[in-house]
Amino acid sequence: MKIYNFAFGPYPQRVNIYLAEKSPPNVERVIFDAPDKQAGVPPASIKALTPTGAMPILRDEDGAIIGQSLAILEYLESKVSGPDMLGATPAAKARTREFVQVFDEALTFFGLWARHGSDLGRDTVRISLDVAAICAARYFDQLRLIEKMMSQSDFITGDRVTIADCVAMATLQYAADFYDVPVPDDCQRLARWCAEFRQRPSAASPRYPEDKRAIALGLMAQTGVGF
Ligand SMILES: N[C@@H](CCC(=O)N[C@@H](CS)C(=O)NCC(=O)O)C(=O)O
Repeated sequence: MKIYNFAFGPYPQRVNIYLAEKSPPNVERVIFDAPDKQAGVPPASIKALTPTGAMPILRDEDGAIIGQSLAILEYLESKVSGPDMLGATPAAKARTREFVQVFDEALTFFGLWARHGSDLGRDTVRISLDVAAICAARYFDQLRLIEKMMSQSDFITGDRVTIADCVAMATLQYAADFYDVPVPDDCQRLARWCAEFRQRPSAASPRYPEDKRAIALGLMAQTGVGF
């Protein structure tokens, strides 16, 4: 089985963190530094594997092609060996998926905020401070919802690492490291979990392109957003 992915980015990083936690045998990783159309990175033949051409993409030996990071995580959970990272019972699986869904929605709002608010998008998309403000508020609402859903346990769903931790860390790490957007002060459980999970080798900060990061940092000030 092969996974094509980027070294950084909120969707790719879900899978990078997962693979570091799970350490499955027989999964080959092909990691691209950053998208570069001019240089043909990722190659057109890889992008053509799925309708979106976005990373990550999984190609299995039997020819199965999976796009979409969450589908890839579920596919890996059902196919590779390693610690159970979904949940042992239907209720535990459902709890993991509840968190994954809320974090996924959070990332959609964050992505819209960043894309349409950051100076980084100035030459490629329509900039709208209204869209940015609305989506920033919705992003923080999602984090506050997660705060309510969490218990005092060590990990997002309970006492073991699940795919919810991978999705959560990929989101919060990207927001903090690339855009300088922290977890709000009133999300104390989430902030504590984030600080602790960041110590794990799986959550080591990826290498970001520094030229882009320099423009992205300070998203809150750029878009006039506070908590
Ligand atoms: N919903 C998709 C999003 C994937 C995505 O947007 N990937 C970005 C990197 S963060 C990408 O490949 N962008 C470059 C491109 O689309 O060409 C998923 O969950 O996998």
